[in-house]
Amino acid sequence: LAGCSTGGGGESGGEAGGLVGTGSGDSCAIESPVKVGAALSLTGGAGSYGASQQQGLELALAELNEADGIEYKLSIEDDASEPRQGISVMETFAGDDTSIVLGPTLSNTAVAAMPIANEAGMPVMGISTTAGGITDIGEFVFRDSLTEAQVIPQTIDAVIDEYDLKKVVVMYSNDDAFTESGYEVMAETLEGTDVEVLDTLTFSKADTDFRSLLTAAKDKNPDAIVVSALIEAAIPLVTQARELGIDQPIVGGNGFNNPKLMADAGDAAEGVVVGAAWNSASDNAENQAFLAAYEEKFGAQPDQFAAQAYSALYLIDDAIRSNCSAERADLRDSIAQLTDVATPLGAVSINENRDAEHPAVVQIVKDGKFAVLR
Ligand code: 1QQ
Repeated sequence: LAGCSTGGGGESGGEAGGLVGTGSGDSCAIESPVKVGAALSLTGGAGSYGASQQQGLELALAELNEADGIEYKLSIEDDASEPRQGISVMETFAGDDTSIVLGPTLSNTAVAAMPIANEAGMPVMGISTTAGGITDIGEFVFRDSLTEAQVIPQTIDAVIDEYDLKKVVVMYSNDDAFTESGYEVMAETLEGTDVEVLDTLTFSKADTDFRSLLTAAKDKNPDAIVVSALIEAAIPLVTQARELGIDQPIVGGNGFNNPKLMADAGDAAEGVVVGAAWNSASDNAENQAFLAAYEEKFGAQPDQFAAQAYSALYLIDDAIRSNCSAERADLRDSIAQLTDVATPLGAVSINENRDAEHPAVVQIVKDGKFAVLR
């Protein structure tokens, strides 16, 4: 995975003891440990996403530290699913010799915290943030997580085909950067189809009782319900929908890509359709190695958030080796040039907007697991 042969940084080497090393590509050697920070939601509403991300990073760290030339020091801090805490964590990383920060977990926190990294000239890479506009924060902001705009249109197209959709109700929480952005993409996508939006219903991400909204939705007799929500709302929403006799497909955005949905909603989760950035069943060599190593280390199956976190550390390693420097400005430039890096997500390239490009997949919950719909 770390194999990168195009580096030309030999000439920039020679600062022994620093973050600019000698050599290039696989032969790069950097004397000081490279510090990678991570701002993850380990507590709060997004804690279930953060736990997976932490494991994905820890696995990649252990593997990369086996390779020659670069030693990584990973420092994971809890952003508590809160913008204010995300800002504080980012300020600490920006103020020390951290080369790059991964996260924060939520777009809602990232829009507050990433500007601090950008102003400090420290690269930051979102590994789960999918709201529109995140990388517009500045030249130092990247992500390896596909955006809602990259995933939702094909998800909705697939559902229209599979279920012969004619009319839907849309529901979203209107107090979160990610869920609002996801809603906008859903609405725009639906507008470009023949599907009628019977109603659009809003809620708060802290809500847990959706019965009156769902009753209103059911009264419209939709063919499906399209939802932009984080996991803490998605679980009761899906559970209560089935209790109220809504058996139609429920179509979710990135917030639904969480096995906690099946663990907590049980049978109610069956038939939920989600667009995903990672195909767990992909037979590419990097994915197969990742699945086996994760199972071995944690005794569990990874989810999309673990795969994106794991892949991010490999992308960074690839970028550092490409010109043998972990200096912030050099690293920014080399991440911007990453092309077709083989990862469990597939071949990842960073585009001119500093967003990731790689294949996406449409999944459906079947027998308690995500299965590929198409
Ligand atoms: C965002 C998301 C969440 C589901 C991440 C956990 O996509 O906040 O952008």
